[in-house]
Amino acid sequence: MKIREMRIVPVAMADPPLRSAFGLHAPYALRTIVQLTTDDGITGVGETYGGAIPLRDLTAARERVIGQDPYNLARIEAAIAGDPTAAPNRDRAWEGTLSSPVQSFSPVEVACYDIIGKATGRPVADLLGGRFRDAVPFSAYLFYKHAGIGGSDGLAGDSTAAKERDDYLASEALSPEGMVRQAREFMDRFGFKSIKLKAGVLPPDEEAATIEAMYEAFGPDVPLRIDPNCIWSVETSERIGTRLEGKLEYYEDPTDGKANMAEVAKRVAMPLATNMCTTSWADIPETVERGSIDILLSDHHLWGGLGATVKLAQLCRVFGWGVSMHSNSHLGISLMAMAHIAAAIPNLTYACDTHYPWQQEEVIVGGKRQFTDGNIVIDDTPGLGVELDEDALGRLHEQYQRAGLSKRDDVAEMQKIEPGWKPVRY
Ligand code: GKR
Ligand code: MG
Repeated sequence: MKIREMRIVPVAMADPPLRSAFGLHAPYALRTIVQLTTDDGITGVGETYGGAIPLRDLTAARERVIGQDPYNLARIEAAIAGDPTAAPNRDRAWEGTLSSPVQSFSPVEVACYDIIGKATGRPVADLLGGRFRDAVPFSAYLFYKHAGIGGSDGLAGDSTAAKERDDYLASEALSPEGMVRQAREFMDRFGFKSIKLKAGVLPPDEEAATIEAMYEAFGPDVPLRIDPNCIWSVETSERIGTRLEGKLEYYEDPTDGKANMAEVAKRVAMPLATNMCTTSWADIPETVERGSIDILLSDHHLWGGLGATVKLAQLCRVFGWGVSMHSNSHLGISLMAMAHIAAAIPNLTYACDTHYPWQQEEVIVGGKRQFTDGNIVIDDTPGLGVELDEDALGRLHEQYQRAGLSKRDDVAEMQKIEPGWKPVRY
């Protein structure tokens, strides 16, 4: 079997005005869809970061992918990423603004697994070690947000479409009460059993008060996490961590860098998790040496695919780290790739993150995937279990062309409503 075609489609999907330490989400989030077709007519899909750089790199990889056997993943990886026996480098794609060859390989690899699954009649999870679980738990991922729903009609939150809605997608949530309301809606609608709060937005004590309000509202049986995206100092991380001891299941990226994370780990009695301090294979030795983390938040888009994630989870086991999963804004193809790999990793110790409930649009047949009691269920459908909806894909591609965005820039977006805004370090 040979890959005959590689199609690369940049898309933009409506994204609500969510806040993080980086600033404000733009009205559209960008993604790139990859579709491979084999000489016997089987198609496979993958999805990754969006914008000009992933598009450029995937386009450059196309000629090296066409003609390859989709089963021969090591050769395809070598063709895209270079010498597979060389030392790993630290290159990374930070949400579409940088790129590295392993990240270009990731959506191609996912599409190859989709093809192999269809050719063998097995779901992708069965190709990655087998379904250790059929139902993959996801966590409610809460964001402080401005009113509005994203897209062309939701920019400043004062559009009619946004005003008419009174739900988690449209409402403002910038206080502990607003976040408890958002959390309740996430749990009622999707059945999530744990909650992650994206922090780094308000003064840290107000964010700690938000966690306390959720602890009060949902009790000790709903695990809570907080993630300020490294914007706090070691001292602030220690103070807030100490205040929240006993209320968090883990503390995600409170501060920046392996040395600072290691310092916080010594001072605060709860597990530290990361998707920012350890983001490549080259980061592992120093992370182990310093004792910077207890939990690694894997991400197949970042680490080089589904096979790489199996290896990473095994490495986490060796170092006694827990494993969970990081997320960005994404569509259903990524959701299903995340769910298949999470189904196959025995030591997935925590519910996975996902931005998916914040997305209103889809590119797959049947529209948005549904959570069952907070889980994505992997059934026996061969491959990833998704097919491209060509009309929807065309719409989101046109939206990409009209949106005029070439990368994620949350600072620029924030400055549109607060001129001169800069990330605030506490
Ligand atoms: O979308 O604003 C966001 C998030 O902060 C995202 O950029 C992070 O990558 O969700 C992510 C995280 O867990 O750090
Ligand atoms: Mg994080």
